[in-house]
Amino acid sequence: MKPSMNHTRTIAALVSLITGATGATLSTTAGAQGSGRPQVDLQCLSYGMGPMLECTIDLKRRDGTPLDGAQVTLGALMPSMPMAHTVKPMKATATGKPGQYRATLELEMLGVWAVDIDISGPARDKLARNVTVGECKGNDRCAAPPAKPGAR
Ligand SMILES: [Cu+2]
Repeated sequence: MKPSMNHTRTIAALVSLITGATGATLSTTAGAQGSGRPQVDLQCLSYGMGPMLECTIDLKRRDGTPLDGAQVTLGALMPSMPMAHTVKPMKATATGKPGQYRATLELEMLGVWAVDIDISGPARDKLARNVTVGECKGNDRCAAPPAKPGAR
């Protein structure tokens, strides 16, 4: 009886930890509207073993013009298992299209991943977006769409 109650309490603490982290992410995004931080559009594709996750980021200033010359670093973790993975952060490189940057992360499993986006240079921001990385057969490249709220 007692051990199982302790277990329940541990899970509740974990859930509130995860919920708290999500809340922080949301407030960062909301703050981005009002404080001159760049607008961030993230599109990711998964492929191959790993799986690999190729993410393309478009940055715009508040007036809608593309933001060039930023340093963008991407990382990834699994919100459902925050300590379980050590994905190497990658510097994104400019693609040549104005305001566009790209980096490829080597993930360790399928599922919902939080992509951490760290922007510095002419604009600064730190945010995370959750994407669902599904199975992608053969040489296909598959969209990793924004994760549905509560998806794991
Ligand atoms: Cu995992």
